[in-house]
Amino acid sequence: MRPSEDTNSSETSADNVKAEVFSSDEELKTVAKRLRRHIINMTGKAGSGHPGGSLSSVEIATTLYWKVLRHRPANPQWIDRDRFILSKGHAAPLLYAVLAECGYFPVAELTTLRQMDSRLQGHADRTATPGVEMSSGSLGQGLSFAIGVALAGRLNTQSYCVYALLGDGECDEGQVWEAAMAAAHFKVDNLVAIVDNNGQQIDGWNCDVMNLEPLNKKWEAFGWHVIEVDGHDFTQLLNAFEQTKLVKGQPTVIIAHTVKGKGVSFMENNADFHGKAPNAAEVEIALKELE
Ligand SMILES: Cc1ncc(C[n+]2csc(CCOP(=O)(O)OP(=O)(O)O)c2C)c(N)n1
Ligand SMILES: [Mg+2]
Repeated sequence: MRPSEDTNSSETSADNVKAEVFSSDEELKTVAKRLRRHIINMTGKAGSGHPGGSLSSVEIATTLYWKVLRHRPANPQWIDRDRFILSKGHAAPLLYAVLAECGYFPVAELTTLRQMDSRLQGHADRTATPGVEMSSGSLGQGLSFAIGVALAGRLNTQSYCVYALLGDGECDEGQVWEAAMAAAHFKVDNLVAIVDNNGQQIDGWNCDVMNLEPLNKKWEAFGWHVIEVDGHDFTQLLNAFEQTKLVKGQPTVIIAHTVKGKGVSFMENNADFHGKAPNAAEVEIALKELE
């Protein structure tokens, strides 16, 4: 975790400890594996949920929360925190796993996913769960929300950055492109969008449902700085996030090429597991693969 830059904070030393523990590529891979195991266990126990798109975004979220974001799990409302907006809200299991592993709430609570009275509902609720910045689940809205948060930061002369994670299927929504146009128009350069480009959505391959290609040229035409990476490669992701800091006067999008269901053989590139939980036997096989 990147330490807060507020040296007056009593949380800084604790943050620094985590920064050292999770600094290497190998250690990030260990975190990623733990997050994947949580996703399998949570959705398996709940008997519902969205494992595919949670698994594809694991390295993106790990890089952000363990290497990029300035945040304080002990103080989720810290005014100068960087903001992470999960626009593809069905990937809530991933967000919960990340927040729990960072210390926003106990890891043991993850097993309450989707239960009555749990703080961890199928789609995240910012009024219920510490660390959740936006209630999402209705696709297409997160980028618009993120622009508002980024503009508020600019108006208040705050230095935080806003990161919004979108699905590629989500980019079929018209509102995404209205937001894309607005972000470039208002030169929102404290905003980074990440598109989890796993090639699939709820009903299968994007190219069959509603073709998005050439996705990079579309973002470019809308006035964005575009970076493309392997979305499972920590070095490429980290370099991309560092590069975004140098871009001034326009927003940046990172198109992260990923595999839906990444890490579990029978879920990879299998749209069946977009919104279907693994059964008990499948949980066992998946956890074996993720040892
Ligand atoms: C406005 C809206 N329409 C439809 C849905 C139902 N839905 C949930 S996930 C999904 C597919 C999303 O695909 P993508 O953005 O590519 O997500 P990922 O592959 O990362 O899981 C759809 C259509 C929704 N949540 N919101
Ligand atoms: Mg997708």
